[in-house]
Amino acid sequence: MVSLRSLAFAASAALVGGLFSIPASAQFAKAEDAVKYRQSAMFIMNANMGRLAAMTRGDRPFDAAVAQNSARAIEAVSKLPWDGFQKGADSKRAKPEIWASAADFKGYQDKLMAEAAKLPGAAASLDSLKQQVGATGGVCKSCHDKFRND
Ligand code: ASC
Repeated sequence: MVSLRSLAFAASAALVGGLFSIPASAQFAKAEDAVKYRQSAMFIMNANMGRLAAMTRGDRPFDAAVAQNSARAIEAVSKLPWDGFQKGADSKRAKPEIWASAADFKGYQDKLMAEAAKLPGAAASLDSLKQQVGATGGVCKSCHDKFRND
């Protein structure tokens, strides 16, 4: 028989669990998986920024369609690394300020996503691409200067 007491316990446990639960997307069971996840997203962005930068530097011919593919990849992937910066998922390159100054770090995430979202449109011409690769790369750099060990 189910007692009133155990029902009350189950109800309060569910309530407390609900209050403290974190969205599943923000959790990795293993810290090393969180690190791998964010580093993988950064790696994809770096590879695609490299392709765009090669065009803006003139090391590779400008091709709007190729540029747009990389621009779209960066826009999409710019939304991903942040879930990987969960508490306790330390790495050599991640400074403790990431967690100590969480609001500041979040500001850089928002800036990056905003600039990355302008890349696909900017990929239409070499001039606008140059400008937007500069603006996006500037956000990468300022955040790395503050929150990443070299
Ligand atoms: C990259 C990359 C960065 C930025 C930065 C731009 O591709 O890995 O950190 O661009 O170098 O200044």
